Amino acid sequence: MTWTVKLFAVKERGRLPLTILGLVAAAFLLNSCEGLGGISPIFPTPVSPNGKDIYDMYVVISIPAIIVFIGVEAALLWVVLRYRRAKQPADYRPPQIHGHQGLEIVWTAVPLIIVLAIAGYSFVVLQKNFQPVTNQDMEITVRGHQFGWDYVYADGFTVHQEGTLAGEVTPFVVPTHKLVRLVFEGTDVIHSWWVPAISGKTDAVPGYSNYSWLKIDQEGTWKGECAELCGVGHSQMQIIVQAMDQAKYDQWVKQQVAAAHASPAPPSAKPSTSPSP
Ligand SMILES: [Cu+2]
Repeated sequence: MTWTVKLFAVKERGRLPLTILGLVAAAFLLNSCEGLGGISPIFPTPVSPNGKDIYDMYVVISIPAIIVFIGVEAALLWVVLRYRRAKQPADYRPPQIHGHQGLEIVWTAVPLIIVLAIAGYSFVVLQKNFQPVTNQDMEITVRGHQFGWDYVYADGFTVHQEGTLAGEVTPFVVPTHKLVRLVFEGTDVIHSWWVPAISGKTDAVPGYSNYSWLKIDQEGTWKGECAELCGVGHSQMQIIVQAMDQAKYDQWVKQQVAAAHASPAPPSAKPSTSPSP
């Protein structure tokens, strides 16, 4: 038994710096992915109020979680190293606290309160993100299909978005400073629209509508992807959202309307290729 504890202590001593080094390296690596794909698993910079709420919730939950994690790990290491059997007399028996009523109430009640607080807070924030807002300036229907997104505008045109970020992806364009209500629909299987800087993952489900919204106060481009494994072309469901000021947006709408009138072909129609002789 003694040698097992010794071995464990030596191994732990050797592994700890490596583990910390690994975590730091992973954090840097993942953070540097932001430039590539826009998906930062650490802290994406939010640009819409609902994205900001989710960002704040992430921070508020992470801080106590990190404190609890460090506290528990430190206590564990301290107990393992300080009270290991090799340091104690042969007949040593640690203090017996099993059945201590006060302690048991505290270590049941405190985690319960923490978990209930997180649940309540998350529920309130996420409800706000998925609410069908009624004071919107405009509404756009987002349709997920195998494999791409269609954005249906009230002005009578649809933007088709398909492809991976390795190539060109047509941006979904919105005006700045406008509250845009998003209606999500699925045409075949369940997809999930996710642009971390803007909103939470919203499922596009066949048969009924889900809702979210965005309001971006700066011009720019943000990236996202389908967050629901929906088939072999899942990786082609990359998303780009572009916000432009009202004048540029109006100009863009004019172009889209003109293009829609010039080519009345159905959106899914692909140019036919005649077999070469
Ligand atoms: Cu999908």
